Amino acid sequence: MQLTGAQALVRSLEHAGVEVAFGLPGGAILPAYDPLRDSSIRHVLVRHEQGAGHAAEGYAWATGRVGVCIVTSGPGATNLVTALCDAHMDSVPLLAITGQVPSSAIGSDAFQEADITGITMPITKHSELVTDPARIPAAIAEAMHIAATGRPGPVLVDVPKDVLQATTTWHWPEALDLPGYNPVQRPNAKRVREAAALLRAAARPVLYVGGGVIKAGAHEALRELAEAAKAPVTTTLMARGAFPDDHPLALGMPGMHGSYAAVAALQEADLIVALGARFDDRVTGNLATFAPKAKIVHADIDPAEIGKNRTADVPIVGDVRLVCEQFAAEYGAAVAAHGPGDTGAWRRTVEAWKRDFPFRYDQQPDGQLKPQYVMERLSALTGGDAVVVAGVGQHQMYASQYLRFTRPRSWINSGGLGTMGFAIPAAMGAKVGRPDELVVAVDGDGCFQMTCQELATCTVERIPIKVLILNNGHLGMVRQWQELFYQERYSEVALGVDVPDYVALTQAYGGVGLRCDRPEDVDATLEKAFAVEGVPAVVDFRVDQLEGVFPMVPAGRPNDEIILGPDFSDEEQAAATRREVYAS
Ligand SMILES: Cc1ncc(C[n+]2csc(CCOP(=O)(O)OP(=O)(O)O)c2C)c(N)n1
Repeated sequence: MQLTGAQALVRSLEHAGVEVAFGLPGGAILPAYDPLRDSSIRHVLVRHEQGAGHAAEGYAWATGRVGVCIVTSGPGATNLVTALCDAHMDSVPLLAITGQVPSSAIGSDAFQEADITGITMPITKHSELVTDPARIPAAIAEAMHIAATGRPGPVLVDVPKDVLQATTTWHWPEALDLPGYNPVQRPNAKRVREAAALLRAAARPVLYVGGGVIKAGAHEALRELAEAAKAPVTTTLMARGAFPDDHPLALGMPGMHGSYAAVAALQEADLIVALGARFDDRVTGNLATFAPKAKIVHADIDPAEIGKNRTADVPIVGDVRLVCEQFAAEYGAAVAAHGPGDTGAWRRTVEAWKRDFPFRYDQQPDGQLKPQYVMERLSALTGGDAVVVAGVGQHQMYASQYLRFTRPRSWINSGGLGTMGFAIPAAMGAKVGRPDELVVAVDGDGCFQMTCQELATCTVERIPIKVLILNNGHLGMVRQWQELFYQERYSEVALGVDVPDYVALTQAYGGVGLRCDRPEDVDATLEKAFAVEGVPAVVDFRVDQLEGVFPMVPAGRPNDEIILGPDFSDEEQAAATRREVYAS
């Protein structure tokens, strides 16, 4: 069958099962937008290409499928760069299709020419400049496969305008020809047995769970393993929801703003089983002093992660769901052969830490509204029955700390790159992917102003997300660092609470804007926002401008220097620093 390259592209996307694409057209990609009109694929017209990238990410996070975005050459493509880098850092499966100037003009500094495969080479899992229209189906099939398999990530397919306009035939490849791309799925049985033996013998084990567990759909297998081994579980910022927060073995989030129990448990552990996690500096603090007594089992689908930051005593390459399943079976065999492990004293220790050093803040009934209180009420009113998307900053940390997650894919955020402006477009993409769920973006006033133009997209496309701005009038996280580490010499962090008028701005975008500054109004305001149908709802929560996120491990410092914060007494801080361990 004869068709144009553009038709071949759209047909290939349909054939690959793509149901939605986020994008914005321009000269070079124009030919592709013509057949898109007649396609089964829903196209969501964003207001900025960064929004298309994050929306595709949000869709991918929420559904586990590949998120797709389509943009034009030059500035359209470069506007995607942040989202591609974000997806690369957080292993989000993404297909970015970029138009390119005609083949004959490439290299001539043509209008809107940018070497986007070159620019994005280090931040994509794979990229291709398609030079032959007959390659389009195979390029799309391979891109979708590479994005979704192994360690997921972003793939970019750049198609020159003449390739889109040329006549070609369409042929979907039966088998993919990808020599050299063969991610290991099955873990080495001997390694898993060694790991199980270590876990059975450990007195102070911790399962250190990263985002890979959610991506692999390993949460149930993880739970079986944790319960069999009676081992405490810490879920990183990327893994919130992989293990239920209300489970007795749950420690919550580790790291710079993690729970004291999680941080202390990792420091005191005699065995850390890292599952789909990457020993990120925000988790380890100063690496040389991280978990000094622990042996390490490290399981990951990406062999490059193993030993990258911390040497593994038992390295396991493989799909982390298979790892957890085999691990649980081998653990059972080890117990049958050598008797049960004993983590009783350790669990009592960890319980005591959880009890003595919880997240704490002080909401006075007639005092200033605390951001933590808003998060606690959001958690209580939804009961975990929502998909929460966060921006980057203090609000992101409050959300991760105070929301009680009970299921995977209910938490979406920018962990690795820390991209301000992520929340609104990502929530938009998540809502498109999971239209029947309550999707809530928790945003900062700084973040909101970076991508709020997508509220227009939400209104026009009837994507009714909720946006909760924790408006502290500042680039709050930076303000907090200036307070703590620059002797309160505040420099360029004040945004002011009134400009823009978030309620009026939301209304201008066709949404419903609400404002709340008193604790007693929080529940009613949230209910009002949840009840809005068809269009986005935005709440301007006027919160305490000077509140800080605690606990905190100062950047680059040992985790042992964890600061509990102003809501704890000196005696409590001293006890936390002493850190009594009841297990031997
Ligand atoms: C694109 C981008 N620019 C700068 C930063 C550095 N940064 C991290 S948090 C933060 C402040 C965020 O302010 P806001 O959105 O108001 O959230 P808050 O911390 O007040 O909750 C900044 C500037 C970043 N993470 N991303």
